[in-house]
Amino acid sequence: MHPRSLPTGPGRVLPGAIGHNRGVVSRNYAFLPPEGVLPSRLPNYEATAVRFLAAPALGAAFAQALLEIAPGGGSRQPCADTVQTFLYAVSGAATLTVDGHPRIEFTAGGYAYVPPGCAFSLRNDADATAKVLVLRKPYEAIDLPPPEPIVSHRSQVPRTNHLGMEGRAWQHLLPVGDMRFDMEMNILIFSPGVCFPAVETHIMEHGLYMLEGQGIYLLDTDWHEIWVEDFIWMGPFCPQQFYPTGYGEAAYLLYKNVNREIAF
Ligand code: UGY
Ligand code: MN
Repeated sequence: MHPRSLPTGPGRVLPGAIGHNRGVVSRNYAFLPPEGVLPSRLPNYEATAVRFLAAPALGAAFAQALLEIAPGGGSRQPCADTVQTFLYAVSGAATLTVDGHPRIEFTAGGYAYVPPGCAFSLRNDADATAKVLVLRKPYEAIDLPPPEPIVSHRSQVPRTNHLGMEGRAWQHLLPVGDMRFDMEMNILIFSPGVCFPAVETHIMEHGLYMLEGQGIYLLDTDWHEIWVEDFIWMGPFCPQQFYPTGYGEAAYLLYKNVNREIAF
C-alpha cells in the first residue's frame, strides 16, 4: 500500500512523511518537494507567504521563491529592484501591474519579465489564494541597453522543437539569442517516454518548477521521482537527465543563465 493511502487523522503526521521523504540538498543540486519548504513573510507584502526555493545560501547565483497571496493580500506598494525579476503565475488570479503596461489579470500561465529598476506590483482581489513564482537575478550588463519589460501569457508562445527530437517541445518565454538577456525562461514539454538525447553536463544553472505530469530526474548520480509542484536547483555542470513516467505530457518551467562570458 502507498504510505499516503494509509489512514491518518486530523492533526496527525501523514504516514511516510519521514521514511519516504524525497527532499535532498547536496553540493551541486537540491530536490525540494513542497511540503518541506516552510513559509516566511516579506516586509513589502501583506497576507502573503513566501517559500524560498533557491538562493545564494544554497549555492545558486539567483533566487527563486513561490508567493502565496491570500485574498486581499499582495504588494503594499510598487516594488522596483536593482536586480531583474521574472514572474510566472501558477494558480489563482492576481492582478499584476508592471510599469509602462496596463494592469492585467495574472492567471495560470501568465508571465512577466521586469528589468532592473522597473516597478511592479501584485495584488489579489479574488477570493482564492494566488500562487506566483518569482525569480530574481542580478543583471549582467553589457554594451547594449537592458531589455524592455515583457508581459505575456504561455498561450501566446508557440511550441518549437529546435532539436527535432520526437515528442519534445519548447516554449521560449523570453527571446532566445537576444544578447540583451542574460537568462532564458523556457517551458520544456515531453511526451510520455521521451528523454534528452544525452545526459547534460553544462555550465548553466537551472531552477526547475514542475508544472504538469511526472517523471524521474537524474541529478548527479541519483534518480528522483518528480511530481507537480516539486522544485529542483541544478548547479553548474550538474549531470542531468529527465525521463517522464506519466500517461500524458510532462512540462516544467526552467531558468537557465546564458549569453555571458565567465567572470573571474
Ligand atoms: O536546456 C536545457 O539545458 C535543458 N535541456 N535542461 C534540462 O531540462 N535539465
Ligand atoms: Mn540543462
